[in-house]
Amino acid sequence: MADAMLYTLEGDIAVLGAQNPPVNALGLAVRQGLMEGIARAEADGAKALVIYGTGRTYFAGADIREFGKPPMDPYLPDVCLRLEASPLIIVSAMHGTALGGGLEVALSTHYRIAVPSARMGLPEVHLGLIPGAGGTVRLPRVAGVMAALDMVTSGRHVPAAEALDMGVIDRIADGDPREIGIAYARDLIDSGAAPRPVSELPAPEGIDFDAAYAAALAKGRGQLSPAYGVRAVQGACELPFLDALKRERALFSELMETDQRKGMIHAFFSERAVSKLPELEGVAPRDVQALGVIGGGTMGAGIATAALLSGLSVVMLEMSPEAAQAAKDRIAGNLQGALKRGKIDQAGFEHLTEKALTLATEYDALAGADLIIEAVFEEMAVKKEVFRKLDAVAKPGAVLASNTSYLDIDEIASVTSRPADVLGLHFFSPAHVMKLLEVVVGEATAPEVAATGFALGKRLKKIAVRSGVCDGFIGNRILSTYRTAADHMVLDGASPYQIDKVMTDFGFAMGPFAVADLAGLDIGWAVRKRKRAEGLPEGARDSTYVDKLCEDGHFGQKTGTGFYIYEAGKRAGVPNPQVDDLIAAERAEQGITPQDFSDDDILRRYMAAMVNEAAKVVGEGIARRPLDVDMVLLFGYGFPRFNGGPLKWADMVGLEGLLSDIKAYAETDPHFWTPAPLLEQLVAEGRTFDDLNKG
Ligand code: 3H9
Repeated sequence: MADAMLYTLEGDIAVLGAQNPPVNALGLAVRQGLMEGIARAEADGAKALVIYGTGRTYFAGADIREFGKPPMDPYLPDVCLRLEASPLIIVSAMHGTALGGGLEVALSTHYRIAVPSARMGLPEVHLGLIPGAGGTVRLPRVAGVMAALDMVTSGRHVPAAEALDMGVIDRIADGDPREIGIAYARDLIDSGAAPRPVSELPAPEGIDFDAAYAAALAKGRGQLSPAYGVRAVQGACELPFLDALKRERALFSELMETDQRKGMIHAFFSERAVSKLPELEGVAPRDVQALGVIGGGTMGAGIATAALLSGLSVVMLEMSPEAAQAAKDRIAGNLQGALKRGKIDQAGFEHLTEKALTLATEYDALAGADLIIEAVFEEMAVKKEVFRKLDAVAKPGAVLASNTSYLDIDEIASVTSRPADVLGLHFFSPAHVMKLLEVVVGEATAPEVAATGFALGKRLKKIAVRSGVCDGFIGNRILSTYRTAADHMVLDGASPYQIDKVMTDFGFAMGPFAVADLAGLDIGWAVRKRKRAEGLPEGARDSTYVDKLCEDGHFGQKTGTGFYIYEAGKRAGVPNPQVDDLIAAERAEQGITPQDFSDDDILRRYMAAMVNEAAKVVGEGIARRPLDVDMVLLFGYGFPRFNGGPLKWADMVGLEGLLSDIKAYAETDPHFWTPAPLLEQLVAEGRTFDDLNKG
């Protein structure tokens, strides 16, 4: 018997406990253990077999690390058929998360019981796959087509009570999974129950699957797996059971070969690897219970909201009692949202706004804070003044953080007597919603202070990514480069609307010009003014047509007009005709003859700019690993998850082609298109970005 499944016999009930930590994934040893366990229980003359998981969960799915390698016998679909066909009464006793292959195993057993806190689902869709061991065929038979479609296409985790209503499980009982499983098996034996294979249930009535397929494809913005899930459920309705299994398997195998599957599995593991930094291994973070936030605008209020929701107390410092009250109103508004969604109840709302949050107008109020984040006006002189004051009042050991999105943390730290305690914590707006947090580690930042940044990120349920110090850190620096590439294309003949369409077709939620409207055109305007004042580098291109919109008070969504015109109450805008005129005038002024850009030209240039800058960011050590860049773009900039992140995407399309594009573009604009040394090196060595993620 493989060690991954523990076999015991309790009278006439055989028991198989999975012991494959951390999540009892159904790797080879577990599958072998299941096969051997069934045979042994049958040979031992048991009447029933109970399957459960030791540790924190029932099976959380197939072992994802085996994907992409040759499958090894026994295959999970065969294990499921073997379970289903056994003459024993087989019971699954579930706790934790029964996911993917885990739920498929459960659906192949004859009866299912779960503890109240258990959750179950078919999340393969998030890995660019569909269930491949009968989930799309068995689930519609027990729960109906609509419920199955919902679970297969959304991948959501369904709580035990809902699963009971849907018919996915038969019983809920509190207690140890092994014990409740045995008790249920005993009841079944005593009541004369028989094995109950799902395959013997009638296939459900179908629906309009073509419409469901189209809807899934549109909702997924080109992601294939939800739409394939629809086809698999269709097979369950229209084909005999075994043929439907074959159809599911064919669709599963097709998806297994796609870049989308590779991209999404890269995202799955990178999301977990990103906050594990070798240099912070074993470094204990400082304890943080009380947070200070300076500045209660949208950003500061968002940070305070996230902190309050994670159980921290917050002192909010503002310049005047009126401004402090306005900050509190913003926080209360954010918390109202949490109240509406059922994340907190009314008592929790009262507690957070009245007890956990304190308003202040004097720096002394921050003396007790363990970590203080400033979110004040984005100007070096202002930040320095804040840090000087903080240095005077913060207790020894307090972590001092700046939420700056591009300013030099080292320079900010230099005005304090304790630069080792200073770091950047770059949140993304709205900070209580957006998942990304850049932890900006300065020259002098102490390791435990960096570790404290990561611990705070985890507590706030953020994806925390380490960044070194540079203008814009990882994300905004790369954004500024691909935005510039888009601006150049507009000057040279492309339309902003065509560019937006190409990028949404690629899978971004919004194109760069719609994003600029959302963020506020005044932000880019301020940056351009700053850069012009500092002096543009020799050979850099510039354009002023957007400045003209700003001069007329058009800042995008917030003023109703920008690249698009927004009708009140509608989120999406229609193209603003004035923009085309302004662009035409600028081209004429700069003596540019517009050229045609195909959609493919646009995509290649846009992505080449993104990848090239990302490679510089990694090559310079601003990002430690390519996966760090991938996670920043995924969680902060709407990069489509099914493309894995810009550097995973680059690996998949081929680095050589990208480099040769960049070199070709450099012939007409050598200033902008300087190939990243790291990209050149990888191409020369025949390696990929992903190679740098390992080790
Ligand atoms: C499938 O089943 C296909 C079948 O239909 C057909 C087959 C033929 N495999 O997330 P955590 C690791 S597809 C391997 O931090 P949590 C994870 O990388 C699968 N490893 O914990 C991490 O490792 P490390 C369908 C896995 O408590 C550690 O376990 N199932 C797997 O926050 C802890 O994970 C899914 O998609 C796996 N399946 O969340 C479920 N799962 O410590 C995917 C986890 O080295 N898993 N690991 O970083 C999850 O959603 C969450 O891990 C779970 C626990 C909710 C279970």
